[in-house]
Amino acid sequence: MDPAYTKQKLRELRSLVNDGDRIAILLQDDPDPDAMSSAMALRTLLGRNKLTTPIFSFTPVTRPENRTMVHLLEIEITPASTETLAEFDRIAMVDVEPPYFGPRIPRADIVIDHHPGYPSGNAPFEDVRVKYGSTATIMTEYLITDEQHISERLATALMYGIRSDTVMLSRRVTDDDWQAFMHLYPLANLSLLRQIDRPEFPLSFARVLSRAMARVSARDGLIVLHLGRVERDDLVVQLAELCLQFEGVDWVIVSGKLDGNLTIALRNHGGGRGNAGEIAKRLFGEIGSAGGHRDMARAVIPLRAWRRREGSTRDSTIEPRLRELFTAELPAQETADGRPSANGKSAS
Ligand SMILES: [Mn+2]
Repeated sequence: MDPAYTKQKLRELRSLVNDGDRIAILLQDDPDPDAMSSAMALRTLLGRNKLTTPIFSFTPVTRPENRTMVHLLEIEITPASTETLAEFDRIAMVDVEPPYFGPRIPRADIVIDHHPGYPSGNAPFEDVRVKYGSTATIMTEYLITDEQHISERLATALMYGIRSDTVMLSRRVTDDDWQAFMHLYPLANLSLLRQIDRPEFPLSFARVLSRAMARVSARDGLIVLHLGRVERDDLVVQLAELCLQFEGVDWVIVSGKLDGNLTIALRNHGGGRGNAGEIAKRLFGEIGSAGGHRDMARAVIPLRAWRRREGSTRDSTIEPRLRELFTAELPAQETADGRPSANGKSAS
């Protein structure tokens, strides 16, 4: 934390905004928790409400856990258009920078972000701290420095923002992120956070789950499950995470069909054999979007593209084909990797 610098930036920020100004806060497409919580914080910092300072995005929030956050914290996001934005006195953006939008924005006045790689000089006010794990950390620092009251709702949002950008404070996390997190912790509503973390399952998922669980078998530490049609794509992810908890399992592939796509979630314990993001790209990058981290990755493949390459999209063919593909990609499981039953060939 750098209170002197933050104080100076705060003065700069306030001198740019007049009392009567209407300010638009613009977020990246498909806004994430870091962006949404940072927008709420900027509004508080400027002493504004949702009427004088609405939050905009060009596309809606789609990820299920982010939608849960929007719903539980009652965050309103208005669809943006170039014309609508032009009507505002000031355009602010958090967790994103002007070049991201290109000609979609008429101009930019306030930019607060932590993403590296953008040139500076895009707006009269810029505060870009690339060392920080989240923009929510920068915003929390502003609020603390300004001795602002942080409401339970805002604290909950910011804590979730920091946590999700740093993957539970494990990736790209700095002392600043920790300090902000610790400051917010006693102020936040932890039971609300738990609800965001564990979205409700539709009851119909129980049947999908029971069919899938009956088929679970771990061969060489790998579980592969195809669920058929699913109602939401986070169900695929949640089941992949659950399967990773089985003894002796170090790799999980779960897939499901949704909206004309095959969604595939890849999970492993990290540090072991194979890099999930790279494998996803290698196997599916040519027929869909694929990528992620070493321990978690995903691929979304249009069913048409899958059929063209693999011949069939019948549910009964997808699971064995995925097993084939991943078995060929993964080096054999090592027995001395510290997991208790690494040599257990099958748990079925
Ligand atoms: Mn961010």
